[in-house]
Amino acid sequence: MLKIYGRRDSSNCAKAFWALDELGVGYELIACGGRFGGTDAIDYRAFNPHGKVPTVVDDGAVVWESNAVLRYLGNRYGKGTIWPPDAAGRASADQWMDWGATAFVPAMGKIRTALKAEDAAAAEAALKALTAHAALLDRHFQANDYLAGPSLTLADIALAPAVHRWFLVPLARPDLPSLAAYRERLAGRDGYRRHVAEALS
Ligand SMILES: N[C@@H](CCC(=O)N[C@@H](CS)C(=O)NCC(=O)O)C(=O)O
Repeated sequence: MLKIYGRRDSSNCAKAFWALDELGVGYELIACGGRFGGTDAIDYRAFNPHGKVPTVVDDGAVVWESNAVLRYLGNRYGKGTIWPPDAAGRASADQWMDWGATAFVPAMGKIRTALKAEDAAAAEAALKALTAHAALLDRHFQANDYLAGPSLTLADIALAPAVHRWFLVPLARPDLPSLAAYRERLAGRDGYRRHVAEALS
């Protein structure tokens, strides 16, 4: 059975849990990271040199980096479902996954760090950058139901924790109705509710 090393309150693990549920793939969760520790253990570092979660071990394959995990799951279990079967469709999902990993998610990380440090000036600056990204998403959802077309793909799963957290930022934010409507669409799925909305703060 597929094994996943991680924890329920990790945004990067949440993506993998949701994808696994969406694909109907059963798994064994090995509690790891955060309060569970284990990521510094020599055995863990041997298969995940950067010592983060999640890591997936499946039939001889070892995969870390959450977006690589999503792509692995899509290629192995999901082509034609939440992972488009054609190169152009996959590229369309891929581009949002890369944009998320390099723009939207880091901007969310900056604001969370500033809020934790109670650094109001840094939080305001981070909010400005984050809002530009959120507004870009809002414009996209004025014309599209999902990131890579008319139905859910791994791209939506990859960005979902940051989308969820946008609505939790405790600062005055612009109204982005199309992004809010998209979040409602995601909330119609069990995996989003269980692994993202209910598990992540
Ligand atoms: N870019 C990596 C980031 C992984 C990462 O930072 N994971 C966090 C949890 S969200 C982690 O391992 N934190 C340390 C820990 O849980 O012990 C990915 O997407 O998988």
